Amino acid sequence: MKMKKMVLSVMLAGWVVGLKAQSVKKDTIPLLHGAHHIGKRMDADMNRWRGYGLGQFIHWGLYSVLGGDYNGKHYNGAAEWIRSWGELPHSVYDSLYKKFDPKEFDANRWAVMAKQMGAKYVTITTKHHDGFCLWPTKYTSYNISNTPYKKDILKQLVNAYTKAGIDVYLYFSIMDWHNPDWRYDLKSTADTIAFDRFKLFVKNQLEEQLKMYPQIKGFWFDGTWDNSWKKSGAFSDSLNQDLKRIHPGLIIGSRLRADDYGKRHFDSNGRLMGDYEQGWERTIPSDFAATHGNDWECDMTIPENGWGYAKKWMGHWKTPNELIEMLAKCVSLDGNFVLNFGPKADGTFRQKEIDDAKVIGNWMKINNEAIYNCGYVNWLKQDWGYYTQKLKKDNEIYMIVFNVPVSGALRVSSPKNTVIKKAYLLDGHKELSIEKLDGLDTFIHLQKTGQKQPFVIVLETQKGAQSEEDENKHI
Ligand code: JFZ
Repeated sequence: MKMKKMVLSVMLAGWVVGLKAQSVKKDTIPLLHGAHHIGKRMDADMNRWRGYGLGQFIHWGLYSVLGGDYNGKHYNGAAEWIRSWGELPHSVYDSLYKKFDPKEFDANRWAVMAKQMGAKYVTITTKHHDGFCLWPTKYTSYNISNTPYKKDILKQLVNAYTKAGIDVYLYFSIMDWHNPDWRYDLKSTADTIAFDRFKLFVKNQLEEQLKMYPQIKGFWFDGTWDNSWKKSGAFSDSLNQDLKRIHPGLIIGSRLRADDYGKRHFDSNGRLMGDYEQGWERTIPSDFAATHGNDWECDMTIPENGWGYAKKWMGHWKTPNELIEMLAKCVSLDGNFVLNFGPKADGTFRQKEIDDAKVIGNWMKINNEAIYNCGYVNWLKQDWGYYTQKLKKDNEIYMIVFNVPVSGALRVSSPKNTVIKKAYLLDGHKELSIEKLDGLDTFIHLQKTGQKQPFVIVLETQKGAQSEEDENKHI
């Protein structure tokens, strides 16, 4: 009965679902608002998402005006959270819109920068926790049209990125510090009445965005951790379905819904609620087992933490090579890597972000074959770096090398049915010598290739007679 229902909802949604991704065990807890399908979405839109590899995150809003500073003092939290800082009166923050006038803003320039970096998708903050809207919404006056700038920023970004061939996703914070109907919890009838108005406001705004920016591919929800929202699982379930009905193929991660018991991301039966796991915030799974075979995305800041523009960046600033390594690791574990940028209030980027985007882009120009439409290889992980291969099976395995052993010999342990025919550098196609060792191991000898790290080696493999278990491709 339950299975029938599930199959039906999968068919209704028009998806073919990869059942191999998650183990199919019986649900033990009956849920009205749990996961509605098991395993991965395998439709064209989600396949496209899966192939992105690299994305860009944009955090831009009123917090960018302050850049983490108020009255000569620096806020030590993430700059986009400054409104919650005790020292800054809310009335001051809520008047910042009168100063928001990004004279240097050029959406096409942003899109070109993202394109040169190699980003295949972008997530843009349309409304962060402060409640300020970057589009001229008719549901609150706290929006871009009442700033000195006046023009629709979101429209310009959606158009420019779409024109550049970069898919657009809209970040939307459910938690809204500005709307008087927002509640952290529902403790009285009055709370429930106010929050019902708030829910309608959210639904209206999202439907408005779909109407105004029909090119978008999905939503990136945030600010869904409070009790008020966790108690609204029925609403978030129907909202999710409404949005997908209006815009078939829409992609929504696991940070929107809560189940009947207030469980987020994974329902009470442990099933992912959403099209991909959206909980890898500034962290990367340690190994493939930690991904549970789900689609997932890692969102990363260049400084330690902080997403909106901050005059002073916190802690260690990641180098481009660290970022490229994170990208390679994510793709090698079937995830996407999304790098955050926090533009200044005038519409320009800090130099470090511009430089990093360039270095990553130069690397991607040479090596993107090992990133786009690539994923996990079930070969024993080695210390030199990460394996990837095309999601659609072929005979090539990529080695993304970050640590060259002193010996110059890279160890590869291949499955017993697989023969390594040829190894060459992706950049310039110089062939490398292969030394077969006892057992299943092989050395790829770098000789004096003079490669600067990181670089990619392509292995051409051939499979012999094989059994199902020897298959090295996971799906
Ligand atoms: C949220 C926001 O609060 C933050 O300002 C930024 O927009 C970021 C992308 O998302 O921050 C979070 C949300 C979730 C976790 C951590 C920070 N989490 O699940 O660990």
